[in-house]
Amino acid sequence: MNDLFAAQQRETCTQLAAQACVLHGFALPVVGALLADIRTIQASAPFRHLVTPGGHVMQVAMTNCGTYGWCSDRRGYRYDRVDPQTGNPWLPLPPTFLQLAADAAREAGFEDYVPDACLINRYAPGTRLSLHQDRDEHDRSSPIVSVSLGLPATFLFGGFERGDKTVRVPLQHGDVVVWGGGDRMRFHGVLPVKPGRHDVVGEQRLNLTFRKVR
Ligand code: MD6
Ligand code: FE
Repeated sequence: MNDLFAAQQRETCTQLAAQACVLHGFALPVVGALLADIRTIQASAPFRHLVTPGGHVMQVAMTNCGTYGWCSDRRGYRYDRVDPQTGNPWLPLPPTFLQLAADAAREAGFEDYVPDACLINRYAPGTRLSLHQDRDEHDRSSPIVSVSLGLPATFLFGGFERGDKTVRVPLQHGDVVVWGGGDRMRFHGVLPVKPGRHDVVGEQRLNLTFRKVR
């Protein structure tokens, strides 16, 4: 991609549905701060492979920050104020995370977004996330803001039934997907991440998913 096209891409947004869009490159100005914060968070709450209620080990490794952290085990999916692995509260949402999430939400038409949870996903090459709905949040009126870092990925964006047709959405380092209103409950997933090395993030994809749980 030449520089002119890259510069143009940074300012564009792609509408996926009435209230879902990709803000291309929106996180690029704060990537350094985000990665530094992720290092701090993972030192306190290391990435781990959760077990689903069905007994499968998730391919994506996860950790959290914020008042609530998303957890899964044999008993089910839920949000917990403490890391079940240590019993310690999750670290608070860093100011850079809060600012980016609010700025992206506003850009997409959602004012005054104050998330209380951030799930951090780590994808090694070959890792996928199967189609799902984000349905464990008490507050479903607030949007979800999702930040992609590192290796590119193909996001699958579907309808309101698992079997509905999906579109493939290419996501690059620095892209932010905002997702709310009537489109909040759409099925979505991530195709297996292709092997590669990103200049800044290395051989992985990181994803920050902000939610307002309560
Ligand atoms: C990911 N994202 O992109 C996984 N959920 O790694 C999600 O599951 C997701 O990106 C809701 C809204 C946006 C997302
Ligand atoms: Fe999701």
